Amino acid sequence: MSNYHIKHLEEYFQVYRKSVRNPEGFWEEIAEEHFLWRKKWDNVLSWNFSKPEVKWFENAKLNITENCIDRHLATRGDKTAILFEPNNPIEEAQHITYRELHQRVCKMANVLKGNGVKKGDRVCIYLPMIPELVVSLLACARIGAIHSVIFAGFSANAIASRINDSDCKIVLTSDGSFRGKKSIDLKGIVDVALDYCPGVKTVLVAKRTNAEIEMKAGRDKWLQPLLDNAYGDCVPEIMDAEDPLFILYTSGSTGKPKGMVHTCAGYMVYTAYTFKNIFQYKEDDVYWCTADIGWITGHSYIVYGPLANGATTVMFEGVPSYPDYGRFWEVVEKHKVTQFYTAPTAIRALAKENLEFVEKYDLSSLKVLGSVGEPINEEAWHWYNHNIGKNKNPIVDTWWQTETGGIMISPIPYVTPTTPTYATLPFIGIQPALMNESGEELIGNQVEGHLCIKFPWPSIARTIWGDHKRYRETYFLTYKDKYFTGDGALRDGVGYYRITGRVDDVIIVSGHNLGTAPIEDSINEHPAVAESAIVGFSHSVKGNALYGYVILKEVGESRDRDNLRREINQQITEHIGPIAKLDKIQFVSGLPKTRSGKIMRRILRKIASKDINNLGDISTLLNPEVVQEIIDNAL
Ligand code: 7RM
Repeated sequence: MSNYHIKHLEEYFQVYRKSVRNPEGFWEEIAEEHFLWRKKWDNVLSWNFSKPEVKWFENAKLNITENCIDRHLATRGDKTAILFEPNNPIEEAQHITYRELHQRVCKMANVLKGNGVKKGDRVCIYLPMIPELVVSLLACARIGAIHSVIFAGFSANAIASRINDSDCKIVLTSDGSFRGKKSIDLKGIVDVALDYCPGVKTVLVAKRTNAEIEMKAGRDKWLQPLLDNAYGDCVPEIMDAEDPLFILYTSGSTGKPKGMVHTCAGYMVYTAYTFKNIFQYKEDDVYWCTADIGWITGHSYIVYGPLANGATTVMFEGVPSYPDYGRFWEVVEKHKVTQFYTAPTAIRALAKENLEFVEKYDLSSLKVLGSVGEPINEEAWHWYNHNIGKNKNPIVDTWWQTETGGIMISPIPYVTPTTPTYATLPFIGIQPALMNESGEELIGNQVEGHLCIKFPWPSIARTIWGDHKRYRETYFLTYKDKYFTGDGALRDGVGYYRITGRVDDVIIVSGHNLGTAPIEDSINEHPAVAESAIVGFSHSVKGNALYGYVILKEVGESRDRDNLRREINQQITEHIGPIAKLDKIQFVSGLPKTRSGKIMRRILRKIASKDINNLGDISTLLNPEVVQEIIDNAL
């Protein structure tokens, strides 16, 4: 039996039990047999959740790029590592082999060194989804610099605050980016940001759009000539297991974004092991995760997890709607994609469009479908299963967070029987706990509470950059000696987990706790509804009442609005009960969403409460323009 590759349900249970009974022994074996170490650890794990402090593979020495690149050269040198699919399908895809990747990473590493970057320095990366992005992450890791990737859709404000928070001295960016029909002036945005970042001395600029941009003398340099002149080999920096690998910012419900810090060894071991199993990755597969590398999903499951396994990982520059809504499926057919990993928001958007966009393409190469980022509602799950998976590909609904580094609760495809909307079972080594309001753990099945994790796993974030106190307060103070996720979950009769959403999304109406997700699911089942979001607003009798924002499908546009409102409430009454009926229903053309597709309920809550003077920073939204429309038509 190989603990590295789980193939049957019994094996899962057996390995799971082993990983819980003896976590140190279990992870030691995985680490020992599947990775390259310059020096082994003295101690597998030391931890204390009340400090909090977690160390895995103490005093081990390694470089993650040796594991992700060098060790594959002998056997997979000519295999495609990165399969780059450009925004415009007319442009040819690029197959970057492991050997080429090695050379490009080494050159980039030497360019960084040549510009004064040393081990431990923070490097801000603000690049679109082009090969230079992956190459620059790995180049940082090669020389022990800490990368801080900022999603290339964030505003100048957001960039400046992140650069200053982690004190980056250098920025990697490009002349621009292509997104569907649009091209975006990334360099111009960086220029504005840097007016507020006196610490940044160097900006390296990749060419992508060939837009005319301003280069600030003494600060800005074109990347390509530097790469052309750089040496194609670079001795990897030997890193300590617990040296930081990267910082990635994630926004909380309050305050400024948190710079989550991930370290080298544990992160590598956990992302590699989860990738192998949760995507049932096999040697000749072509794996595609549609996330942007600006998010944790891209870090862990486009870059590090796949490359540590010597996989071919597709990197897509474009958007699902360009040149038309068939783009994803065209790419699946063209590259014979075997594993496809995306977000529910993308699935729902595509499900609204004509099925012809799907049916035109041959999707028979697909073996596993993944979902991540938010709870996947039943309707979207079935659409995905039926139309993309042809009812034969397992859907892995993977629950995890920026803070967890890797997937925590998920089916293992072809191993764990799936149930729509359930993330099913904890992954190997993960010990979840559901907690009640009095801080007690709920034992047994058929329970619902706040989701915590009781025991460290290798890829848990070690701190918030520069603010260990906030790290402790946010994650370790709510429940003693447990990591608190901020999510609610239920465990059903067979022990399957269903994530019910952020616990701050619970609304108490007349003393009843109502989760937003089930009400939204109910509304979304109405044939005229495309998507919806519920928030609470204060009510003199009920404490809170419900306000629904509803996007209609085309078919709903022509219908009588008051009739629709009645039908929606009728449906909620049938599904959940009259207590969950909405007091107000506003029809909108869009919902304010974060760049990763999460609804910004904070804004909707304020509009529902007529508190529109202080909406906070909306510049990081995907669609800030819908906010004004919603305000103008508020009820
Ligand atoms: C990977 C990622 C984390 C939050 C998390 C949840 C929600 C993510 C699922 C999910 C239900 C899922 N990192 N979430 N995956 N909820 N089912 N499969 O998204 O840091 O950006 O967000 O996302 O609320 O706490 S993240």
